[in-house]
Amino acid sequence: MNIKQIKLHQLLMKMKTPFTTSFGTQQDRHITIVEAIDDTGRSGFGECVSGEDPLYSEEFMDASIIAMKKYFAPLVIHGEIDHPDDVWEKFKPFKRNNMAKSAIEGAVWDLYAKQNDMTLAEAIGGRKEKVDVGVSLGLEDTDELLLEKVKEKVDEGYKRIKVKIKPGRDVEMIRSIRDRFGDIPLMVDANSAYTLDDMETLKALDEFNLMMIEQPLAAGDLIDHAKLQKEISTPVCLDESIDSYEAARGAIELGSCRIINVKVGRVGGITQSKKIHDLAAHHDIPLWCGGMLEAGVGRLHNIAITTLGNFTLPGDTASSSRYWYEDIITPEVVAEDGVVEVSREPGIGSTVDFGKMEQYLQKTESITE
Ligand code: OSB
Ligand code: MG
Repeated sequence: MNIKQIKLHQLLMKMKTPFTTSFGTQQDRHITIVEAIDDTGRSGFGECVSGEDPLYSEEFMDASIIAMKKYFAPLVIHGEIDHPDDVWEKFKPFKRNNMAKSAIEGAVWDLYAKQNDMTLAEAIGGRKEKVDVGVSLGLEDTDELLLEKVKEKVDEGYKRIKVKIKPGRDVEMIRSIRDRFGDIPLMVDANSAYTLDDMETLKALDEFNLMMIEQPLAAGDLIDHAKLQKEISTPVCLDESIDSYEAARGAIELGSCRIINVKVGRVGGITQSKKIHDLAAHHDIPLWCGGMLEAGVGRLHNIAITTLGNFTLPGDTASSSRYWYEDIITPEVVAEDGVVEVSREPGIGSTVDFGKMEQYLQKTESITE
């Protein structure tokens, strides 16, 4: 593929409003946009989704930048790559650091699609022309404030509403949403805030006919998730636990979940996401694509992966305007009535707009031969 240069554009983007989960609050989002450039000057783009601090997983942005500069960018520049599926094998000697790997691999995928005049979705093997999307709502200080947010998103037509929960902000809060909005498609995400000691609370949530409960227990607790799934009727969906193909296999075999949230960055890229997709399809485990508060580049990658057949549930890829006053891509991602149209333009389908990016850019580092 003749990749001659990798640029790491390091941005600081401020979200419209703070986003609170059981593990913390975030408003300033450091984002790294990876640009892979070939010998004709064509560029492909990926986005590193690592958090500011190692709270969601062990990865964090400062470390990911080092990993990309020191290991993964040089491997892509110096190694023979005929197809983006080769990248994972090249990276394999270096353990974990999936979000750093995925950011570089993602830029290679976009470049490959553009070199072959295909959309990224086509390059991946996806067929959908539109994808359904939902929205993720953070914890609010009061139920009343959350109800206002839910109303706004229901009115905007999102296909499902996900709300964050944590101990003390769960059963009664969900009851207030059901009382106000009736039988809307609703799910909860605990980001590992519970243990099996909270069984009573987790069972009490069954009453609300939720689409699923996402990641109730710790990431490593596949066995406890399996115990929990036997005790509750609400489907368990795993997010943090599924950090590799092997973890997906374990979860499916143990019965730890009935649904999987795929995040491309968390599993190490598009090639690994496809592998998990095929495994889950084989076992009738439906998928959806999660989000990591991405800017537009990451969002477009998420949309592309969602075009695969077994992504049957609405993902977290809401409109660019959900988090940003101005995104870094043209055109921006727009969900209308909970549906995003997949661009027909080559690669990720929108232009990375350096004019817009300027306002967020802190520095660009370049890795060459
Ligand atoms: O658990 O899905 C999660 C955001 C950051 C880290 C973890 C999660 C989330 C979200 C928001 O829920 C998803 C999005 O809108 O990007
Ligand atoms: Mg989650």
